[in-house]
Amino acid sequence: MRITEARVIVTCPGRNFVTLKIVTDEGVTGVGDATLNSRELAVAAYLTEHVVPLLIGRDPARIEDTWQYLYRGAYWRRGPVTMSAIAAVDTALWDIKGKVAGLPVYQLLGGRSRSGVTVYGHANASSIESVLAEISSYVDRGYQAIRVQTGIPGLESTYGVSAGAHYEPADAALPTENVWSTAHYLDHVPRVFARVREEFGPTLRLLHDVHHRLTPIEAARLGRSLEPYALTWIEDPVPAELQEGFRLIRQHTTTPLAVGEVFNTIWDCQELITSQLIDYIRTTVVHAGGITHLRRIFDLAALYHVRSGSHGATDLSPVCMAAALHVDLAIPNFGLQEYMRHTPATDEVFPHSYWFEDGYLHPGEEPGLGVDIDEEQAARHPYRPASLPVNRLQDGTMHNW
Ligand code: EZ4
Ligand code: CO
Repeated sequence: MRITEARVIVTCPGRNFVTLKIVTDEGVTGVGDATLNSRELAVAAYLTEHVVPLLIGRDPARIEDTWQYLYRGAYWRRGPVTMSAIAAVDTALWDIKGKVAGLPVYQLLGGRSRSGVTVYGHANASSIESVLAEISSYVDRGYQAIRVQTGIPGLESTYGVSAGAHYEPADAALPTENVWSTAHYLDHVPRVFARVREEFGPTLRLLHDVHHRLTPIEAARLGRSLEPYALTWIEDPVPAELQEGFRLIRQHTTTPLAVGEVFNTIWDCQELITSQLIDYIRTTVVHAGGITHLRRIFDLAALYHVRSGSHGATDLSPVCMAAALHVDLAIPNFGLQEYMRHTPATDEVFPHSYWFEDGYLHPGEEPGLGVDIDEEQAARHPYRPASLPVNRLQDGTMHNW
């Protein structure tokens, strides 16, 4: 079997997605997600100009060799653009291998290690009172784990909370500006979780995303102040370029730490995992080099008591979500899977076999990934420039969004 064609499809059913579709001479096709939020066309160009010509004529069965060829062969290693492009190829090849074998991809990864994939949803609201109602609606739908974000009194806008019903961070062609105050934030968050625990009791799994806003000592204080409310994790407490910073947080708090949605390779996580500085690694298929590389990261994590907690925001397409579910179902050290739910317009462009029931996602039993792109539908939604926001301190200093 040979690869005869690879199409890069950019579509915007409410938000932008980049998809690679690989076609073989025997008619079997595979799809991979290549979406890098707010930098979509960089990956599309990387694929079209520098990767697709290398794929034509290759044997699609050689997944590992193709991964190594694209990684080592680029010379310029790593980085989100390169690794998202490699991920798209890798994911599409796993899809093809599954279809050729007549098996869902999780079977090729060793079969199921659990009956379903526990997911967490996002309860976002402007105030504590309104977030309680949001949490209730998740509990009513069977969710066992919920990420809680609220507006911060004294701040006009906050990460995770939008004016409309559906949170969409890439909300304008050019970046909007948010304003941040660590003092207001650190004062408010423990009040939120005190109230949530009072209302929902001790066992509902609760999570919170700090979104890179703090320094290590500030994060240590947050973690300590949240200990009475037994969170499952705080996420991205500090930017992770300085991995040593996590050691300081760790010394001060037993609140579990999760990180990794912006990581691209096992090298980005190595120190955090092997020094046991984190509890959950949040890399996912599209931004961490595909199923092949993600599995390698999770296997390393398994040696150090670190569990998976893959990123699953709506800027990762249903193709990534399907692929993530196959990995989640198979690995021994699965923790949680983020699941924000796509809009009906997105679901229409990406027909898929995965489904939600009682707090779990199931990838389904279709051969391959069980997801595809409807190219006619996709063509009806042309690309629209969209940027992630930026963040400034109250005195105007640029901060982390
Ligand atoms: O801001 O995916 O945990 N989820 C997140 C996301 C990220 C977006 C950025 O593109 O932090 O909402
Ligand atoms: Co996050």
